Amino acid sequence: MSRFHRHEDGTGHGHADLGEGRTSRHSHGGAPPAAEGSCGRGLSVSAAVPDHSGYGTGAGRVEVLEAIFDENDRLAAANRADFDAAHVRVVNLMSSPGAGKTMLLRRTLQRLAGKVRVGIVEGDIETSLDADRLQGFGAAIALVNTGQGFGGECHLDAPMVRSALPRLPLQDLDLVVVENVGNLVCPAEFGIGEHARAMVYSVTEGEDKPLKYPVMFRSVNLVVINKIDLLPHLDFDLGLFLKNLGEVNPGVATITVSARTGEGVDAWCAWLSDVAPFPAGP
Ligand SMILES: Nc1nc2c(ncn2[C@@H]2O[C@H](COP(=O)(O)OP(=O)(O)OP(=O)(O)O)[C@@H](O)[C@H]2O)c(=O)[nH]1
Ligand SMILES: [Mg+2]
Repeated sequence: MSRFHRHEDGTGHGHADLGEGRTSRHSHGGAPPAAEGSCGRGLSVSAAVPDHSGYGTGAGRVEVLEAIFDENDRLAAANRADFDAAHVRVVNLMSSPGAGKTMLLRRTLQRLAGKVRVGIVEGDIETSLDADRLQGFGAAIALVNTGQGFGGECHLDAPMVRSALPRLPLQDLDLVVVENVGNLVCPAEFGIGEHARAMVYSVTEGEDKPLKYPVMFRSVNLVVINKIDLLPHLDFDLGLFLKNLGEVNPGVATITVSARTGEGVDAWCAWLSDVAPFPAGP
C-alpha cells in the first residue's frame, strides 16, 4: 500500500499543528497525503496515460515520488528543529494566485511593526515584485524564486524554504510567515516545517472551491476570507461557501477580512498571536 492515503481517523486534519507540536507520519513534513491531479504527482495516474511529468510511470514513478517526499520530510523536520531552537513560530500562508496574500501581509506588517519581530519567506516563481511590496515595514525578507534553481516549481517545499533560512535572522525573530507560491493545489502537499497553516480565499473565487480543491482546504488551520469589501458587487453566497468548507474541513477557523480596507485584520493578527504569542494590539 502506498503511503499516500488519508489519515486513519478519516478527517484528514491535523497536518500542521497549532501550538501542540504534533507531527504526522502520514505527511510530507506536515503536509496532507498527496492527492490526485497535482504537480503531475498524483499516484492514481494510470501507466496507460501518456506521462509528461518527467517522473516516469508505474513502480519507477512511485519510487521517485517516494524519494522526493522522503527528502521533503527530512528537511521539513530539520527546518522545524531550527525554528524551535530559535523559538520562532512559522505560518505557511497559501492561496490561489491573487487572493490577497501579499496585500494582507502588508497590512499585517503595518500593524505589527515595532511590536513583533517578523520575517517573511516570499515564494514566487519569478520576480521580486511581492518581496518589494513588503519592504519598508521592518521585516526581514528572504525571497525564493522557484524559477531560479528549483525548476520553476508551483509551490515551496522544505528544501526551498531551507535555502532561505541563512538569509533570515531566526534568533532575532518571533514570527516567520511564508508566502507560498499562488496555487490552490500543490503547496498543500509539501510541509515546510511550519507550526500552522493558513490560506487566503478571495470571495471572487466562488463558493464551490472547497469541494473542487479539497486538499488545500482540508490541510489548513485557518481560512481567511478576503476581499469582503467586494461583496456588495458580487453574488457570492458566504453561507454556501462556509457550508462547502465545513464538508471538507469541519470546524476549521475562519476570519472575514478586507485587506484593502483593513476590516478583520485585527482578528487575523490575533490568530497569529495565538500561533506565535505576542501582544497583537491594534
Ligand atoms: N478589493 C480588494 N482587492 C484586494 C484585496 N486584497 C487584495 N486585493 C487585490 O487583489 C490583487 C491581488 O492581491 P495580492 O496581494 O497581490 O495577491 P497574492 O495572493 O499575493 O497574489 P500572488 O502572490 O500572485 O499569488 C491586487 O490587485 C490587490 O490589490 C481586498 O481585500 N479587496
Ligand atoms: Mg503575493
